[in-house]
Amino acid sequence: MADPTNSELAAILDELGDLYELDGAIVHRVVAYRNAAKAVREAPVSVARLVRDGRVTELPGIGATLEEKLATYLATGAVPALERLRTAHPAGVVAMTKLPGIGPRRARRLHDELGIDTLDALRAACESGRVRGLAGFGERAEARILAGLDAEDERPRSVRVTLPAALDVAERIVAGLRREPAVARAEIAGSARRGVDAVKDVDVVVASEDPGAVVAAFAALDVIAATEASGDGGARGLAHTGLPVDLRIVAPEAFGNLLQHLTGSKEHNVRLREMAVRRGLHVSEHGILDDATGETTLCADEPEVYARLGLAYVPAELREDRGELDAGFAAPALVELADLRGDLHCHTVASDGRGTIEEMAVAARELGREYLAITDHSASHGFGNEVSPEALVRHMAAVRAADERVEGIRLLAGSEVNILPDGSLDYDDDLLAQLDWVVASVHSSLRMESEPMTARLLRAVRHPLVDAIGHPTGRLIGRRRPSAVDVEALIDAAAQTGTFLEINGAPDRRDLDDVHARSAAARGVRLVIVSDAHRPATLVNQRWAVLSARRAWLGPADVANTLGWEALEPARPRHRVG
Ligand code: DGT
Ligand code: CA
Ligand code: ZN
Repeated sequence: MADPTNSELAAILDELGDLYELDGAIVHRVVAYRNAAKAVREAPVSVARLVRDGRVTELPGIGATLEEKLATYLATGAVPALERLRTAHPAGVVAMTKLPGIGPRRARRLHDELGIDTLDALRAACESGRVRGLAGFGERAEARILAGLDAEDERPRSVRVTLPAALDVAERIVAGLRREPAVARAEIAGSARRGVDAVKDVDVVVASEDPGAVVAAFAALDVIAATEASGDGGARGLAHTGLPVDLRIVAPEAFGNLLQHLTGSKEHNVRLREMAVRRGLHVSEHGILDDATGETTLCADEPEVYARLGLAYVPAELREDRGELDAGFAAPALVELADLRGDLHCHTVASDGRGTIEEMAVAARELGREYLAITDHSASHGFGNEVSPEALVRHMAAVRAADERVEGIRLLAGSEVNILPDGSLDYDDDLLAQLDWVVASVHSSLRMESEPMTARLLRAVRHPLVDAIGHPTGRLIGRRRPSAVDVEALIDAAAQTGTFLEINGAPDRRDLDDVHARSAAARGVRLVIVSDAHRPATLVNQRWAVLSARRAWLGPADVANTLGWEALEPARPRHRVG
């Protein structure tokens, strides 16, 4: 029997966590299972093998108890505790605990008192008004459950993974293959190379004269769990993280052709082929055929493909058929991570972050940033650890004191202020005026209708003390749709007020996205590229926002934090006249 994948093992731990919660276990135990599931899911190597080697406790959050459960599962294909809990609690009841407003206790009561054991049965019970009869539920709870069920139905159920998870696997594969003597060249292709938000599978292109050796090396990589359908053209594999991997192998003379083809996008390639046909050329992964002479041109390097077609080279991030093949296209100078001089959104232990002001400052300095705004959550965040107005005054002083102590980086006292449903902010103006940087974001009532949601954000944009709007649409890639805000109206307002719009670099946000960011820049709005780091290690997340910016065709001048703070500070909306 093949080893179970990491995602299979993680699913078992997650399920155990859910079931223990429903079973009334202490919180500590439930959290332990969830943390362990995360560690297993994110492990780049085979966790099954770690278990067999007696090394699984090296993973964070896995101790002897969990090791034993995993070992039992490997040996027998089952975990007794899981079997017992599954019998006690139907799967539909577990699903109910994930709806807003229903915790494990309420789910158990819905099951025990009304016999509800599926989401469909729950909907029927709400619609027929049976739930409101339960003590402590009522009409409002019923409406809330129905809204939760609707949202659940709309949730995108994609198996795509966010870019960082895909690139982590892809970069390990390419690095591993490049160590093989049989591999002349290895590059990431496909959507991962284009820097898209989420990836279906990883494509890797290798140049080699010895495909057999490459396939063998690929199968032996420690990130690869299994391979299938292998031949001289390549192989299909599955990473331990559950991500499919397509390996393609080609002779070095045609490496450029195959890399270009597999980088895509499909839309870009279709347009490219149409343009080539008009010149009597036929483009494919195998080369460029001249219809007149019958000769095929092979391209060892990708730029030759574009040159042979009489086209300017197109950076991979731009290959989406959004004008990059139009007559007169010349690749813009795209913004790079190294162009960023500061970061304007991060959290510390004062709100929901895990690093101190100093730890964040030192880490940002090590990344080469000249300034860092500390923007902890404001008063009404609602997740605990909020910063009351009094606490903000002390926090500002702490940031300024840290700024004195830490050499080589400028710390800005900022805040991520909530935009309340009516568009007002949860600090007074005289407090906001003391801050060096104010980013205003929506964190509650994300499902408002388009009109009030847009009015809400426009009011914040027009507030003279708001410097930037944080993660403007509130989307979470693969998990939560953008809010109904009219982004084009938001862009128009920001163009008028000079308010900056964020490209937030949290891997599952990347908000604004590439299309909206391009639209904003085209109308003169300047973007800020921020990490939204909640710990020192995630300050590097500006990288993902840079990729979105590049996909939006942005150059350094479109991004305000390519400026030094001395130049950026006076460009803030509050200094605008008129
Ligand atoms: P995804 O869905 O995240 O895997 O996105 P891609 O772009 O990596 O798509 P994938 O893996 O299906 O294919 C890799 C590339 O191969 C794609 O970007 C362009 C090329 N390709 C795939 N199918 C076609 C096709 O039907 N026509 C053309 N012209 N190119 C294709
Ligand atoms: Ca792909
Ligand atoms: Zn936020």
